[in-house]
Amino acid sequence: MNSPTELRARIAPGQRLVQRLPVLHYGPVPRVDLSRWDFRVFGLVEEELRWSYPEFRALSSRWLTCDIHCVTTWSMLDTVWEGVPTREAMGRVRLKPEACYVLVHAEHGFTTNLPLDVFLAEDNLFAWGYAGMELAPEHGWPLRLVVPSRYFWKSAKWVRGLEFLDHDVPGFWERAGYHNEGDPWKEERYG
Ligand SMILES: Nc1nc2c(c(=O)[nH]1)N[C@H]1C(S)=C(S)[C@@H](COP(=O)(O)O)O[C@H]1N2
Ligand SMILES: [Mo]
Repeated sequence: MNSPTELRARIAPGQRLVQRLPVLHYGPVPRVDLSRWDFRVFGLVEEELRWSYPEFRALSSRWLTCDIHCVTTWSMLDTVWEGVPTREAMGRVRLKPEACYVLVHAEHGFTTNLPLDVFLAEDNLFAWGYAGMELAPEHGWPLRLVVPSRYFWKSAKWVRGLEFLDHDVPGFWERAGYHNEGDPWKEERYG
């Protein structure tokens, strides 16, 4: 899809294009010690899991090309990520039947919430690579979530765990006034 009309159709309403990925987040870029890093899966699971960084990197990975839309009105087309599909990671997790929401936990207490079906959509990745290189710290290294179907604030940088719940708990930006769902095609910007 490369004709001007086709490209324009990929820009969500109220958005404008940027050519480089901006850096946007609340608070400082965390300093991460990989030897102490872990990724925890807890809440409504049959058995809690804990992956070390090498264990997480050993999961099957893939490339993903996607368009991203930030609520502050920039969009970037054809961003290229490398990482573990959320579905692939979840292949190792036994959820309790009541689990229908996930609260994503990141460094410094950052959180964001997603319904389970949105979290498990095919295009979502836990990414460690961007544009063919190791992800830069300011973009979420050593691991970030990429959820292209939602405004980019749901793509938590510096992720450290997943908490499965039977009810929805708003995350950091959602509590700060952003929309709970955040679908850029419906312009769900603010709650
Ligand atoms: N941990 C954490 N992740 C975060 C945020 C944040 O404040 N903290 N901000 C979000 C927002 S609002 C955006 S637009 C994207 C920006 O990602 P980038 O800096 O890689 O472009 O990160 C998202 N992930
Ligand atoms: Mo954002």
